[in-house]
Amino acid sequence: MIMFQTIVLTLAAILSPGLNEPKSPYDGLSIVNVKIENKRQLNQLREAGARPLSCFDHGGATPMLFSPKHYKLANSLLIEFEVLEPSVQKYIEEFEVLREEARNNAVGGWFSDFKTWDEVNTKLSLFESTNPGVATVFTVGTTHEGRNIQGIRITAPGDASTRKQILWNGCQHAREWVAVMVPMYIANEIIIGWENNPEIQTLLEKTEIIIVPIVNPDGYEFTYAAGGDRFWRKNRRNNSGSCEGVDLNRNWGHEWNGGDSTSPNTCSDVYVGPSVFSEPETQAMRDLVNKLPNLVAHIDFHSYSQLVLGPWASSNNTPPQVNLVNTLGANISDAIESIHGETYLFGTGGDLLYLADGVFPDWTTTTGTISYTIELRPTGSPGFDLPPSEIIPTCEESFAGAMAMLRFVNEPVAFSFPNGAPVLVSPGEMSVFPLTIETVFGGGVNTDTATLHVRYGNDGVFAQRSIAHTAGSEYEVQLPVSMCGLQSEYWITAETTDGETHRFPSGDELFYAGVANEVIGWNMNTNPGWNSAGQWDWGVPAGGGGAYGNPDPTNGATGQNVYGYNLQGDYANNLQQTHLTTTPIDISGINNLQLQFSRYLNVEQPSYDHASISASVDGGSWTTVWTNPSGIEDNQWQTVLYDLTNITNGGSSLEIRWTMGETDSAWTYSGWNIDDVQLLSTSGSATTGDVNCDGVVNVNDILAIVSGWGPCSQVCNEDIIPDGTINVSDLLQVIGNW
Ligand code: 0X9
Ligand code: ZN
Repeated sequence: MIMFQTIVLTLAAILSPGLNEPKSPYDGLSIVNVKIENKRQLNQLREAGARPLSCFDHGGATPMLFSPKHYKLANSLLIEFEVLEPSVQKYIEEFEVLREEARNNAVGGWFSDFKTWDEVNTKLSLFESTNPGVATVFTVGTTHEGRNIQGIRITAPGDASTRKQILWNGCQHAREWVAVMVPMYIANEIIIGWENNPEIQTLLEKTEIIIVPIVNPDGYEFTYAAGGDRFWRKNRRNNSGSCEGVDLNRNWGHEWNGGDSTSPNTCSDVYVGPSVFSEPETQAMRDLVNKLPNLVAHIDFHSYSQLVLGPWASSNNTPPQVNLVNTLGANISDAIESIHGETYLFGTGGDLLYLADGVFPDWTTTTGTISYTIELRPTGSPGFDLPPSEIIPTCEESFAGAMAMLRFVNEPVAFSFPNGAPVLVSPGEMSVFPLTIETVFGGGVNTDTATLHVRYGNDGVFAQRSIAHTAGSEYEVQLPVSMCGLQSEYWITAETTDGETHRFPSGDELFYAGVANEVIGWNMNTNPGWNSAGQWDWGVPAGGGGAYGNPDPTNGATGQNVYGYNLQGDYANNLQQTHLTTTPIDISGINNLQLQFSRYLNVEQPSYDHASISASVDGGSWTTVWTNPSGIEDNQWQTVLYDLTNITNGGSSLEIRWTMGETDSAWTYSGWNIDDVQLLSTSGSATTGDVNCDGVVNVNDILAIVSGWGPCSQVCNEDIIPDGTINVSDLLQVIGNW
């Protein structure tokens, strides 16, 4: 966090509008990132008229519009801030230049630049006129200022009355311009897909898609208007006072006016409105939803932060259909990331953002719909003014997220491991873990058909074992793990009442779990002699630092020594990326590598400071294994485990590095401390058929099988094809691997 207090007086002088200058609504304003530490600070700034550009504590900091008096106030309240844009006027002018360039280049066609309400409506009509029978434009309702809220329905020709319905809307918030482009792009792609993409054709035979790109046309137009306000968020209700507008995304009928990120004050950006559903926009959208009998899923697009937020926004309670919500949410987030590598974390508002009452997706959740808020690009600065060059990439990745939803609602079942699946397990035991199999919107599962397909090692036949149904959609997997250290590979099937069999994971992917075999380890009692740049060092941590977060430890997780970044105290401000890199490690022939180590880490949240781990195989480029998703304040050692399988499989030499930095110009933490580093593999060196684990497949193994002949209720090494019976199929495995 940057401290700017020393230069504030100078800045304030520069920013004060001169007496003769013409007044623009942005004169003398700058954009600052304010580190709000409590509600009182936020309220005092708000009362003094400083406008937040996000209605919330945005990852610990709130971007706000400051005039010189707000600098003074922030200083007197000891609030820290960082100037992002010294002159809003200049910033807006520069953005307009970018837009003009983008329009002139027009590389992205219609999507090269942001579009006005009129332009959007014209495009919607064009969609309809060029695709009659597939795309139909309709009016959802009319606003305070008399504008029509336009929507488009897209589905295959024919009777749509039994098709599943999906709602994708944008722009409840006026200034979130990219949240208009995204639903328009999705509409465009779906329509194109209807012409040339067999998968979309099939999906449109089963689904009706309803898209409303601009829920808040009055506000949206105001952000473009001369004399308007680029940073307007709400609608344009006349509140018969000094302030206009209601925050539409606080006006909905779930926990309306509930106190989380809401305000009864008409001047607030999160003004809830005079009553629940008081606004023509929320009424119109509510009435639309009420007329969609088969609505199963909903995305409300916003910007910015790059997040996929599931219900509830209003509380940390478990939402209905939580496994479906989590499975689809993770699918959407993965699909988005697969396009341009941009991370959109999936979680709930309470986890990732803040709680908010009276929001649209919470209300659709109460109608039985699976609903998300997607916060589009960017992650932070420049906020709502996404460079036009990023419109298309944002649209492309969002379309992938939308497709994940379209596919999911048409899938009959969803499998999930509520506690995750085990990776490292104990030899010779059953690894027991829960599984849920749920019907996605209709139909049912034949509960007695849930089956585990499992084998030891990575070749040969899969045994089948039935999976116990415990209650409702809940099952319990008992995964046998061999004694000799061969990993178990497995997949799961279940049949739906229509007789179709479904597989988890899909395609020919497998899950695996195995005994942890140490490939190599460093307990740090002696110096491993890794390549340590900057203040990385091996030795005893001194318990220093902790200006923010916790100080370093005073010893290792085991023994005294660790590798740490600045063993004496905090990392510095303005630090570049600084690495601790292992010597190359031979991993040839080793699959399913896991990195395990003891961590004692303190780092500020990633808007400001970074701590990460990456890996390089055979001297290639560095792949990120982990990067701090939030601030981290360890006050004790903890063991962490990272799966390197997808990075290292097939490689022969591995380097791992821990990185401190970059860090910004204020707030220091004690940084990395690392101990007991181990590379583990679940792929043992055992051989199929080696029943007694002595390294050879021979007559002793046959004798073991013969003497163990018959059923095996737990884990038996003689049961080489682990189907629960020691029989001739196991004998054949011994002979086959002789
Ligand atoms: O506050 C909002 O309405 C949304 N964020 S925005 O910056 N676009 O205004 C978030 C709504 C969903 N909120 C939570 N799930 N907490
Ligand atoms: Zn928004």
